[in-house]
Order: sequence, then structure tokens, then C-alpha cells
Amino acid sequence: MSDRYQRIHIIDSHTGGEPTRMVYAGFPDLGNGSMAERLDVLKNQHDDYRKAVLLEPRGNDVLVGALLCEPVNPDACAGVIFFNNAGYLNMCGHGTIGLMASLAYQGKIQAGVHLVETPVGDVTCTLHEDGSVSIDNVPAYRHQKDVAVEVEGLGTVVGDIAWGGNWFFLVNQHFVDINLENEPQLTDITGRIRQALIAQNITGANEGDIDHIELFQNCDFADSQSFVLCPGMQYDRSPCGTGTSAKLACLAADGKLAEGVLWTQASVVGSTFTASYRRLDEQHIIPTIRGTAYVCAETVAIIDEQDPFAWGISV
Ligand code: PYC
Repeated sequence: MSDRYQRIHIIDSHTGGEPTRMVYAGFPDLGNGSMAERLDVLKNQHDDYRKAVLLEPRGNDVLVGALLCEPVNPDACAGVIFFNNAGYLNMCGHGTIGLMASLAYQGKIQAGVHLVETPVGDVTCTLHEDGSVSIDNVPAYRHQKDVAVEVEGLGTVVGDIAWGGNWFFLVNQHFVDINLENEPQLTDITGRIRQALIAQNITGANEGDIDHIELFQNCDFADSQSFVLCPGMQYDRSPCGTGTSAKLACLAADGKLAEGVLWTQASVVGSTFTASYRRLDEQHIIPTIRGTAYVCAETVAIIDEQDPFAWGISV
């Protein structure tokens, strides 16, 4: 008799408040291709697994999933595919820090330098003795400066388009203070900007979807504080690793931050990443993002074939 229950093994962590749900067993075999190829297999053939572990009733809209994969390169410690309530992410900084913390919790890695394969390239991670993690991210760059977009209810909004492992629209204009009390307005403002970018066909290179919007303001406990809207209309509780990378790319392009100088980026909840960069060539930088994740749950998700909501609630 076949078991009516499928089991998915999970470690949950949070990085500066932003959760990462690492799945380390129970997903279907995605083959031996690159992480980009395996992401396509997951997306096109097994998307129900993403929904089962992230959406209600088992998950919630804030969770970011990190599927732990056997790497292609034997020198790498892991491959990873990131996903959220709306679909798939190319790369995820807070999620990579969470992945490292979860692998350390499992005793699979020790303090030191580790290579991780992602769908957009390899990242080098250092697990420090104090448990914090530095990521040397994929190359980041500013694609366009001072792009004007007409936004309903806001008028002309000007921002930069930059790549930090995902596409970002970075806005320095002040609308309302970046603090948690203003979260509904901040989500509304950034959501409108996102809709306007789509409607006005403003994209990253190769028509890349600009699916993350960042607002920045000055801050008394960090170099800058940001509000980051993620693709599924949730805000990032962390300062956003790929978003901080995009920010560094803009600072570097404007000559406002020199190579190797530390930048502290705060999130809307007050958590921080420290960051710096080295120049790769005239246009590209390699950002290094450092933060700490804490493991907060170890669990087995059960998919009961008789449960009408076993694969999540979605439209
Ligand atoms: O840390 O890169 C990041 C990230 C992307 C979306 C949520 N967090």
C-alpha cells in the first residue's frame, strides 16, 4: 500500500528578520544540470512543490524558499534555487546567508570559505567564527541612471535601474518616512512604481523584469535605510542582499563610495548588513555583503494526498 503522505524536510532561519525556508529533502529530482536549468525544471514541471511549502496553509507570503541542491562543481558546498510566493528569484542575499547558517546548524559546513552555485552564477561565502556570513555576490552594475517614470498619484518618480543578482529600481525621493508604522503607505507607493514600470515598459537589460523596488533615506544608525518591495508584494525585512549590491553599484558609478570602504545598509525593521565592493571592470563591481542569520525551526512538512489544500492556496 502506498504511503498517502509525502514528507518535505525543512530548516527555517531568518536574516535580519527576513525568513528563509531551506528545503533539503523531499522535492522531486531535477536532474544534474546547472542551477538555471534545474530552476526551469522546477518551475515548469513541479511548481506545485513551491506552492506547497511556501503558501498558506503551511507557509505565508513573506517566506523565501531555498532549495538545497547537489552542486555541479565538486568544489562547491551547495547549489541553491530560490523561490517566493510569486515565483522564482535569480539570487537572494539574505537567503544565501540563511542557507549558510542552516548548513552550519546541520553540521554540513564549518567556518571558512564555501562556494555556492546559484541560477545566475557562483557566489563565494565566508562563514565567520562568530556565525556571521559574508557573500561575494555575482557582478553588480548600474544599467541606467535617473530614469523618469510617471506614477499614478505620485507624479514623476526618478530612479536608477541596477542589477545586484535581481533587477532593482532605486529611488532616493522622499515620500513618507521609512519606518514600520508607514509600511502600508510604503508598500502602496512601491507597488505603484512597480506597476508604472511595467505599464511604461521600463526594464533591465535584455528586457529583464524590474521586480524589486527600493526607497532610500538618510539614517542616524547606518549609512542609509531602505524599504524594499519584493515581487510578491511583500517587503523585505532584511536590508536585501541583492538590493544592497545594486545600491553599491550605483554608489560606485557615482563615485560616492570607494572600493573597500564599508557601507552599512539598514532595513525598514532596523536590521543591518555591512557591505563593500571591489571593482571588476569599468562597469561592474563585486559586492561583499555581510549579515547574520539565526535558525528558528526544524520541521517536516506533510503533504497528505487527501488534503484539498495540500498544495497550497493560490489563485
Ligand atoms: O536579500 O537579496 C535578498 C532578497 C531578495 C528578496 C528578498 N531578499
